[in-house]
Amino acid sequence: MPQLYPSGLPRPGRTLVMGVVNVTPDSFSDGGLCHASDAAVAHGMVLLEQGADIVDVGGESTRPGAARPTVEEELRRVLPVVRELAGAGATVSVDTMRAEVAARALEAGARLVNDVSGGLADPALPALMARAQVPYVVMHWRGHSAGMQANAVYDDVVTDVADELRLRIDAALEAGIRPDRLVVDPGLGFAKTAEHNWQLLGRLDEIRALGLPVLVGASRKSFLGQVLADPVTGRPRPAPLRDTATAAVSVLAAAQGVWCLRVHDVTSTLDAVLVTARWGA
Ligand code: PMM
Repeated sequence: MPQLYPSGLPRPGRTLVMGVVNVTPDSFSDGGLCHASDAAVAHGMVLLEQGADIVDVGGESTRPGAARPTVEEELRRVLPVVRELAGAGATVSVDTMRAEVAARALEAGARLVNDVSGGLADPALPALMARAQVPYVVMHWRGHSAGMQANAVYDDVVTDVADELRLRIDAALEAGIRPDRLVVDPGLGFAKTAEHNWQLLGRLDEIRALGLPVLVGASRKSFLGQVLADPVTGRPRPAPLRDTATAAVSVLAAAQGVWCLRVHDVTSTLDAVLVTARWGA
């Protein structure tokens, strides 16, 4: 299957690398918002120096069980960081489920919208995307973080996720979004057990068969921590020590023709992607 690209973004001829910039109190725990904002911008600049093609700025933690910030709080977190990084020339994505946050982030220079709810959380968001006509990531989602793991029930996770994504794609097209603006994402860890995540990764071709560019976010997620659990204690490997495993997933996903990988450590995944591209050339 030929590689697919959404219009209006870089096309380096290999899988893209999206660096994660989380602007949430739990990611920068030692100070107030100003500090969090400065730290997030500085972190984004490091990811860009490491070669990130896109930086994804998000102000809402989607960890299972997390509470939602207010719109005002999300705007306060995200906007200064989007503005600074876009001003520095970066291709900035905003990770939000809210139309208002997406609209203000686009005004501040963001060039794509990463909606982990796939248009379900805020019906105004697909309508906004139809007006803005910028790339739009539609992720598989079954509800907000607070109760999401209770929804991790599937007949066949891969066919169910593909079917539910198809419904979101149809809704996006019906809202007036052009097909060449859409990206799909199986939503690893969102209402998924570790076993579900592995099945989705092993059958990515069925997600690619939706005919749209695919984004995958496996970086440092707990299903990797489980595979790398301490053989003696059985304790999962802590998140910061999951980057080599993340890079291994990146190789396999890039070899499957995934359009973009959303990761915390850009260096290791960019190396993985460059080797995979050369291997397949
Ligand atoms: N995962 C997280 C946040 N945003 N966006 C997309 N498109 N895909 C993902 O898998 C995804 C996402 C949660 O991960 P984090 O808390 O480590 O950022």
